[in-house]
Amino acid sequence: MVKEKILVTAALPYANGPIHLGHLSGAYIPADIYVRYQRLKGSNIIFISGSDEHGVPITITADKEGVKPQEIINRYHNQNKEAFEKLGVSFDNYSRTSLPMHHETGKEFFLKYYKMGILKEKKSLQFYDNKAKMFLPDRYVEGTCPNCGFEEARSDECENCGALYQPNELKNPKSKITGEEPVLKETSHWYFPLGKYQKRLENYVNEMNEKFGWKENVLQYCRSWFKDGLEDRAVTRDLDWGIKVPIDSADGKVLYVWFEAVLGYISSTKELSEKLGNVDLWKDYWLDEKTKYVAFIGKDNVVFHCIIFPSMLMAWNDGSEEKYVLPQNVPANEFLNFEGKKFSKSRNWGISVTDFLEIFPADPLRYTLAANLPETRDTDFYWKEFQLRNNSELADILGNFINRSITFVQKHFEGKVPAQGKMEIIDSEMLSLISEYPSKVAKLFEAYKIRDGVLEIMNLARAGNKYFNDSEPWKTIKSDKDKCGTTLYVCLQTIYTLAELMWPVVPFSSEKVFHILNAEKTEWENCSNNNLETGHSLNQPEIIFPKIEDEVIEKQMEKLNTTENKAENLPDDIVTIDDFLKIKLKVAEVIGAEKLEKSEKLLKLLVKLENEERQVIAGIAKSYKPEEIIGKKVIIVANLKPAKLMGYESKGMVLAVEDENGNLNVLSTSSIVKNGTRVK
Ligand code: B3M
Ligand code: ZN
Repeated sequence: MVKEKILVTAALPYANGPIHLGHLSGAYIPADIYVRYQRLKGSNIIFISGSDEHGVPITITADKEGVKPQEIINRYHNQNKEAFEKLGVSFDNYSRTSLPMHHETGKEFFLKYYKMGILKEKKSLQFYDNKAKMFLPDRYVEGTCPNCGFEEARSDECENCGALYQPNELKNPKSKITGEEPVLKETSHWYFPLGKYQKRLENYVNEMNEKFGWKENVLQYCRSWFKDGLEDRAVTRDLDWGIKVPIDSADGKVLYVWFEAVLGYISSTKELSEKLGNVDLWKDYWLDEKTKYVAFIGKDNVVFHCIIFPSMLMAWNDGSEEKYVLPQNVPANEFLNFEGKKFSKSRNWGISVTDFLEIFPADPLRYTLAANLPETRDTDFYWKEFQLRNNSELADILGNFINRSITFVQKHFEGKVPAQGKMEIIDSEMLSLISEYPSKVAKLFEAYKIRDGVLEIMNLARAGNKYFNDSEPWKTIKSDKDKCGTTLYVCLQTIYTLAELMWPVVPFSSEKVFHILNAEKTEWENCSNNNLETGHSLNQPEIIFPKIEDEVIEKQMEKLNTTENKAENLPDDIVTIDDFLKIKLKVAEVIGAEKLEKSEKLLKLLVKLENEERQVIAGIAKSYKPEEIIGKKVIIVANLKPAKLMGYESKGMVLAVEDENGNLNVLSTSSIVKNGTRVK
């Protein structure tokens, strides 16, 4: 059988902070499981990643700390590389985009497009922070939307009303870096004509989906980009940290970080080739149409991997004899949250991989994340679930089955694999069940349903335990030793199969099991073929999955509370000013009110904010007649999620207090306050 040639890349994490569990669930755990499975299958596969070491956030972190960007990237590159190693993420190469090799590759691509004449130079006005002495990327400018008055609008678009505008139309612009008012300065940049590739990109995505089945979430992201229409994209920036734009007239400009970061996959493969002493090896993967290229990423990176990177490779391929392969699949995951909330470095919510592995071994973490991957929707990491998965699944099911079987064989069969003996139905059923597993799990892994594959493996361990119980070897050892031997023979074959199937998921533990079995891994498809021969000697058992005590978990949970809330011994229900400001309280003038027929309590109000009118259903009918409330300037929660009350849409909530007679008094303000004013 011809072995597949596979190139797997996993997103290059920014070397601007430690990676956390969310990153692992998004890309690295599924990628590593997939790659390890392919290695067992005997595929010709390489697994590529590295640190993304350019971009504005890194320069800002450096400024804050008063150090050079190089110091920041060295710190986090080393830390993250080590975390991946400890976790057993088996990259063939983990490179970094600050290497000369990568700078050359970035420049080579830019120059290629430049010489092909496809880059357009365009002038534009951009915000410049005089204090920070830098042009400000869009997300570092905040101001008031010219359309709706939203006060946290970006320089070119408003996330409140969706309006798009020119930077000079934004009111009260502020630099998020220094808080100063930025000025508009003219600058020029080179643009990649993304729009020209739209049709081809759509065909590409459709074709790949038809042939290889793309994930629904990924297709939806792509389609919404296509629907909005692709536009030219600037591929240069005014910044002094990054890859210098390799043309004379571009002094002080670097390549846009995303433009070059995706090329990091190529340069990392080149670096691997050099390390292996075969400098052309990378071409074997990247420039061979028979290569199956799979890019593992999190959902926020879809556009870059399904649209921008493919268009860049198409453009290169148009102008060259060398043709790059495009991703055949991009199995992007949704997000993992932490105990019900988004991971947040600034709020100290979550845990870095480095910190996690100081306390716990890698495998329970790998398993917990794998069993709960956000493949179709966001999921959560909970400390309690982590403990439960370790104690009740890894230890009580998988570990227990292995341990009781091996201990039994050590005690009653001199530590040697017993004879197969006469097979009864229960025995042959178990063997035939095992034999279904390699292909069953493979099918799921090949379809990037990693979570389902992992859960299936645990099902086999469950079946093993049940078989052990139903066969009652502790009885048959006294009544029919041959029969008992058959049971243990089957148990040991099951353990061998389990050890192999779980190697991609919990590799460290799998290696321990192979050691106990005194055996080596085999090819995936052979792993259920009674690989342990009668008479083969086993090693002594050891506890593979120690249980995690309540105290240890509680300590972690307490830490979470301390770091987030209790830093200064504050009560649990304390909120920060940021939390408070999330709730937008605004002044709204009631311009219409009527009673709802079917309800004694509800009034249907029409209220006016700055430029909009909206309907709010308020539970104040027992205290106010419609005519009593009209004309009042009440306070509403303006950004409350819209809801339906008795079939009527309500967009906001009117604030009121109850007096001692049970009457409601709406909070209101003087008539000279303008509608829509924010209450702060
Ligand atoms: N560094 C963003 C991220 O870590 C970015 C990925 C680059 S992949 C080429 O999510
Ligand atoms: Zn707006």
